[in-house]
Amino acid sequence: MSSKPSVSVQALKVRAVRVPMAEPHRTASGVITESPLVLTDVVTSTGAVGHSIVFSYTPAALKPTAELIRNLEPLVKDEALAPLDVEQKLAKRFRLLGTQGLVGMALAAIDMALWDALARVHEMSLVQLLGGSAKAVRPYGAIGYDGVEGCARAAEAWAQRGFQGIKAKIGYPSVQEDLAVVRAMRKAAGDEMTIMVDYNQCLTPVEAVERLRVLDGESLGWVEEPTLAHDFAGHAMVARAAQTPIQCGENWWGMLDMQHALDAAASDYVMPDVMKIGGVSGWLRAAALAGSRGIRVSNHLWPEISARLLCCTPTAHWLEYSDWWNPILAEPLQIESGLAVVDDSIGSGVAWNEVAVQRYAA
Ligand code: SMN
Ligand code: MG
Repeated sequence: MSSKPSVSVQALKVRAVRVPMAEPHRTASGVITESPLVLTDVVTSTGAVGHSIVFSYTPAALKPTAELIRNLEPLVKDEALAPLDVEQKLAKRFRLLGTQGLVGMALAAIDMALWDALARVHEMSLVQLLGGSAKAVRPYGAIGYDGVEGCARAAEAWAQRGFQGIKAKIGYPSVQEDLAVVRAMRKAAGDEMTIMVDYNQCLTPVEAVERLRVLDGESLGWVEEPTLAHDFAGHAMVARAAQTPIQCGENWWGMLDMQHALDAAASDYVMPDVMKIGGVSGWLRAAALAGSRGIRVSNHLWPEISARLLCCTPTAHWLEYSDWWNPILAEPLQIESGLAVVDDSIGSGVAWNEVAVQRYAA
């Protein structure tokens, strides 16, 4: 039995932009100077349009990702505006190729835009649509691989803005330099500040165990990706040896990566990336899995939609704040008194500043 869906998907509109960053963001595994983004609009039969962002990290992947999303239009056209059903249909369709990498990004672009459209059709916020309520979410500020002085300056600036947490990129040639950066940030930001650090996968598991022996005394909130993101056994070894909690998740593609990581005890906390984990649909499963194990959940980038998802995540922890994509957003996430303000505005928080989108068109 089939009947025509009351609200259906009519078209995908896909644009690529390159948004320059005010300052480069340095990590132990490379520098980011701009955000190559694919902006997807899902046009529905009601006229409501849903929006999403995916981040290709490198401009080399920008146009191929945009093209891939465009190529999926025939698979979603005339489908009911039912994100979970569309997700299942597309997952099945890509079983032989796999749903990681650019395919995973394209599927997430569609999933997030469908959820945004669904919220807009019902004139609800994504939080209300998911059955949650808007709350203030505690954000932390990002600090790059900027050396003792640069990191101390940035730490002080975040503290002055009222942020209660900061996270710096480390992985300097020696652990003594890592330690000096942590101590300089502590001195600049004060004892109340929660300080996290991120190695961006640059150590071997044994090096990580050695470095954490030194850093364990610094009351860090977490140590992120000390070793290769998919070396779950290596992370588990580090997590067993360290007192500081280990944080991973930004490189997990889909639920199964997360489940395998947690089954291996690779991470004490989790921070899914809403794109790599599979959009809103993937996040909801990730949040359920983490919730069932009592594991705290933060996010990776995508502050607007992630803040809303954290409102619906039982074990929500910190919001990774970032303003990199603010220029192309009509209403970037606001911070007031050190808290991210999630309100009942309609949708997932993603809508375009058209003038800026034109300006940064790739
Ligand atoms: C990160 C990685 C890549 C781009 C931006 C930020 C980082 C994080 O590892 O944790 O935010
Ligand atoms: Mg990270």
